[in-house]
Amino acid sequence: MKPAMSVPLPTVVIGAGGHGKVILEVLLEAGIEVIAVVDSDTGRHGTTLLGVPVVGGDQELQRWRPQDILLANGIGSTGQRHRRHLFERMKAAQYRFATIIHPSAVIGREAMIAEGGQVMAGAVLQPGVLLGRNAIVNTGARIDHDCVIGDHCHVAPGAVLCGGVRVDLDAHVGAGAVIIQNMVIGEGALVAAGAVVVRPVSAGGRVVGVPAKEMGS
Ligand code: JB3
Repeated sequence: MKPAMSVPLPTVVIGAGGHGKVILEVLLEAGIEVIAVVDSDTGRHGTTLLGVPVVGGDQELQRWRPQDILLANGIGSTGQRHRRHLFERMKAAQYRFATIIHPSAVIGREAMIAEGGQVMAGAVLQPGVLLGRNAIVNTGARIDHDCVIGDHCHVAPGAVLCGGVRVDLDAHVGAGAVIIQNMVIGEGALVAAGAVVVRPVSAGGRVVGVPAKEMGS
């Protein structure tokens, strides 16, 4: 049984770039009313994204009362810190974020997805997975039973996390990376694309390769 997407209020997507487009695709596929996109690049103002108007920058959000809309964080990896700051700035302004799940995603029983969590097409979250606030499980990633993914993390397309893996706050797991069971990926760590993690990664660690080793070591 899939945890419900958030209460379907009219939604505004923040960011009209690559991640914004994918987020919009999920919302439209799930039948959610998307009333606008906002982007800080003035060159995009007055254009459309998948048919939805890009109405201006973040200041355009003042058109709606925070309680009348939901926001969708369309800022991807262009700056993971920026994605987090935007989430926290908007929360402080009393906005709420949509929890977004593509209809094709597989979500196991007792999996929990916190506010602003995003699960893309073809992803799998097995039973007991906990996905943090504003965290991304990108296209086709596989998160096995009882994994815990912290707030503001990004698990990139096609990554595989075996059972009981913990990924701490702000960490990034690259595309196609593999993490064996019960490993811990420390806060703010980076696991490079294609790496195979067979030992815990410390907070702030940056690992690459098969088996994964600290970059530059
Ligand atoms: O690899 C995949 C599957 N996706 C990548 C994603 C995770 O990260 C994607 O290919 C890109 O590499 C990246 O997507 P993202 O973050 O959408 O990057 P980009 O395509 O550069 O678009 C960012 C958009 O956000 C630009 O149009 C910026 O003008 C806009 N932007 C940046 N800061 C902002 C802000 N828009 C608003 N409204 N507010 C901001 O603070």
